[in-house]
Amino acid sequence: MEKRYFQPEYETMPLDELKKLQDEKLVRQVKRVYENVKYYRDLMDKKGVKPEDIKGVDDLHKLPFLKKDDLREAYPCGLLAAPKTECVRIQSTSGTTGKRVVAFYTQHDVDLWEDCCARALVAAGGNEDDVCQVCYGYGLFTGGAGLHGGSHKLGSLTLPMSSGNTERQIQFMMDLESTILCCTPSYAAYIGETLKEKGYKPEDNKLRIGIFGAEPWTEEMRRDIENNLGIKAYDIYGLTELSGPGVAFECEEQRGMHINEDHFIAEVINPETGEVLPVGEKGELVFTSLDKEAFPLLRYRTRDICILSREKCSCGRTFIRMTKPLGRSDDMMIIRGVNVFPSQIEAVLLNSGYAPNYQIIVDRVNNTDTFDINVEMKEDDFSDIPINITNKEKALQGAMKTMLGINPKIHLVAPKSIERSEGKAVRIVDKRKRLGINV
Ligand code: DLL
Repeated sequence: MEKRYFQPEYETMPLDELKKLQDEKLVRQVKRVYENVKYYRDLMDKKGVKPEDIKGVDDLHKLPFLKKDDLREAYPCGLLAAPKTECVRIQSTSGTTGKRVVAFYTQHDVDLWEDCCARALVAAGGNEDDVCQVCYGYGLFTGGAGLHGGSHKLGSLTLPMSSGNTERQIQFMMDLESTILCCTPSYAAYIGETLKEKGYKPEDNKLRIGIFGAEPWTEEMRRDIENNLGIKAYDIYGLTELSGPGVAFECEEQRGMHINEDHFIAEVINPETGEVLPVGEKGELVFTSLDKEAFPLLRYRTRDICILSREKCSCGRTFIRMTKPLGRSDDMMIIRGVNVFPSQIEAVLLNSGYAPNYQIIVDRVNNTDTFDINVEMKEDDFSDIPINITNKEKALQGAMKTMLGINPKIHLVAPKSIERSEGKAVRIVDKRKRLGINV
């Protein structure tokens, strides 16, 4: 059955009503946070702001920002605004010091998140007759749980595949006639290539829609995936701290992602000064979550650089649109959909007895990210026999996998062979830039 919106009353709400709704929700949320979250109350007190000073969205700029460092400092429960006993779920993302960011959800929060994902599925043309194959990772990562919940809400038949085991993905896709594919764009490209290698043509599968996000991808990649799989591919954006996928999603126009503004207020700021920029200017995206009960972040700095647009959209949605992230204002890399910080790599090296002389080389070959780390050996190891070096590389690889969640290729190289820099060390060589990917 043709559906245009999942919750039209919100998705197409006239802008003046939307603003009023945001005003009301913001006033309520600030009061709740001030009363329940000591960490944020202290920040507000330090800035001399009281809940009464916030009368609506126009006063938002008065509130202090929250950064990822605050989340680490308050780990694990310091930003909880509801009793832990009322929470029903956590999800988590990787962090630089091994301390992960943990986000909590009440049942209401899970519901709201799943609604957002259902909106994304419907905006891409999904409906209850679809067979939705979810091959984002399940577990702590939000991709699997989010799209799974959205697909249930919509009433599609959900295939909870998780990522990996491409043979099985293809078998289920064919046998159960999947019509929607949800995964990272690089995994979608890989599935497309594998299908081709196996001799399948795009028309041999029943897929019609792809919901791809969690990592940067380009328009060229979109076209490749669309051609190889015979689908229309839609972008979806989100982050664990705010719920997960579905904070913003593409509609049939495929020109930017609509932000679910009834739940999240978006601002763009100058990352250096914190100054709020007018809509249309490029800067760091900041979100305030209006409805979350357990983990309601106010003015959370995403480090994602983007541009917002209020231009009217032919799909009828009134929600503001954001461009794809155009880069990040920190050094986080997204490799095979996993967030990786150089400081995590450094921590593993130091713990394993190596000096922090290393270089990370990331590339994308056949639509899959490659991830290599060159690490300088200690003088003692240098004279070692090759098998010992191989064993050391394996041990380091294991330690990296435990810290990062993905496997880099480790290459132990001669002492002093990595070029020293007089300024900032060049730790990261991200060759994906040559493909136009906004890393
Ligand atoms: O990646 C949530 C997600 C899952 C989104 C599945 C879409 C699909 P985190 O692991 O917390 O959450 O990583 C969040 O990933 O700040 C962006 O830098 C990046 N990111 C997310 N979506 C996109 C996208 C999930 N569509 C971080 N394009 C964010 C580019 C994206 N980057």
